[in-house]
Amino acid sequence: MIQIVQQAQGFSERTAIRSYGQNYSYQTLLEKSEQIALHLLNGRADLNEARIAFIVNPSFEYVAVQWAIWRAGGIAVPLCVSHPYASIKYVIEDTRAESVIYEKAFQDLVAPIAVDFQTSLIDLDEIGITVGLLPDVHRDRRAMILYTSGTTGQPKGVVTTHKNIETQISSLVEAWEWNQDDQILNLLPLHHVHGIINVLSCALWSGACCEFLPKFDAGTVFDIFLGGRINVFMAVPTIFYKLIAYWQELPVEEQVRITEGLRKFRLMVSGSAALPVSTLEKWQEVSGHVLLERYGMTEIGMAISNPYRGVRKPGHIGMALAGVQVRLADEEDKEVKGEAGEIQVKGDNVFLEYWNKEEATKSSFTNDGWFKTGDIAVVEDGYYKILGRNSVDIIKSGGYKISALEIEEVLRTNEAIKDCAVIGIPDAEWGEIIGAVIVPSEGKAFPDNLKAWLLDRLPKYKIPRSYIALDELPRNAMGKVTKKELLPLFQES
Ligand code: MLC
Ligand code: AMP
Repeated sequence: MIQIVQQAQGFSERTAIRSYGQNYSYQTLLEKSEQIALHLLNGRADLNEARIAFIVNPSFEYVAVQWAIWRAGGIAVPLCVSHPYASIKYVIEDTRAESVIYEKAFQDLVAPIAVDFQTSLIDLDEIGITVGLLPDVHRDRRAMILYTSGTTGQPKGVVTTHKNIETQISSLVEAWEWNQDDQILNLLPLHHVHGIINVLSCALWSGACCEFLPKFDAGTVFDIFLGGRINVFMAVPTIFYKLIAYWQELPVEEQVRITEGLRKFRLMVSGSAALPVSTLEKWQEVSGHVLLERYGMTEIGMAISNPYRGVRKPGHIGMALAGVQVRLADEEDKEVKGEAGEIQVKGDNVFLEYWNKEEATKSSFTNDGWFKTGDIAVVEDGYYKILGRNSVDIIKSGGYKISALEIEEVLRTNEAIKDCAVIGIPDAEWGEIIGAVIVPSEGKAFPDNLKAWLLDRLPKYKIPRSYIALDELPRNAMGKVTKKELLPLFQES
């Protein structure tokens, strides 16, 4: 049986989820997920890795659907609740999903799927009681596909098995000493590993409680913290930046009240993007905690972490987690010691494959089986420190990974745009913000309403925030755009 589900049987009356002000026990989660699983099976013995996509806001129902897909032997494909139809359609097409389970709020958004594909739509509210047996799902089977941007234009589906997921969860539970009295606030999107694995699944693995806040809002977060239930918090650096900015505007007595409340927390973690030392220091002033910074990736879960007990080194991501092999390698994939190199990772935590992309899967591993992250680091006094990435085409904004090439491909389909180049501009709040240099088509002005046009085609967080128009792009002798020359243009403007 799937281990997280099996363990839940031992926590039956404890609260697993708190959402929209209501508590749900592990027993209720087991019952609801069984009911949905039997509905999906509809008399079949096993879904046999059929892809089941779902679009449900962060809530008890989200978790029940995710577990149901696993328990019925399917592959769970969570869809982002803020994506436009174009992005949703891409995932349905790529996975060839058998069905999409939707919450009522998304009925209109998903309706065209039934016309465009042979995919059935399942209204979560319409799922009734069915009787039957659930299959025994082996841990080597595929469990989940999460979409991630890379150095190729379109996002790739990262396939993890139950074994990968179990390994990713259990290494964090051990390292950060999760226990059943923990209560964590989950305000992260649930189509990425940070929200799904580090927060939700680690809590449920441990018999702890995961409380959802579907939309980030600094004031609401502090109100919940002052409620006194929550003792573990994990977020991306942008969220800590926003919380600090909010706190700084409060009257002193409010600040003191919040600081006293936060001191009682057991653990606070930052990840998904580099944590600026200034943010770490200010958050220490706000909360009394030295944030625990860790490093991970959709393809590997978490790999490197500062210690739970012991020195958390600002500006560093820590050491390899137990069970995860980490090395630094040069451009020929030879291990390097004492100098900068690419972080490469091996272990049961590492994903199985990119969905339907054999070539891309092969080229992301070395000949001897190490996964190539593309992140460059050094080791200082035993702690890894990230120096940058080996591609200018990957942007991290608000903790989201964004492909410059994907945005460029979309921009080039606008008839008013002849050429373009997209880059990341360093930013204290967002890590990077997206900048686009546009060369308008012959005789055309800079396109009107570009933002609205893009919003139909790309998720909001992939929309450039800053634009510059040029007559032509700078190129080297080989004709390749020299993106490094573009950054100063944004900094000057
Ligand atoms: C939104 N805005 C941005 C932006 N996103 N501006 C610049 N860059 C961006 N990326 C703008 C919006 O257009 C809007 O402006 C305003 O900011 C508020 O938008 P919003 O969508 O309401 O933002 P908000 O809800 O505040 O979201 C911010 C956030 C969110 C930090 C909560 O970005 C978030 O949830 N990030 C987490 C992503 C994540 O989980 N990553 C993990 C990947 S897994 P206007 O003008 O339109 O009002 C991974 C592996 C690992 O990385 O190691 O964990
Ligand atoms: P994603 O593909 O969305 O899972 O993002 C993974 C990427 O996030 C990694 O390859 C890193 O570039 C980045 N990342 C995650 N954690 C950290 C961190 N603590 N410091 C710097 N970068 C990080």
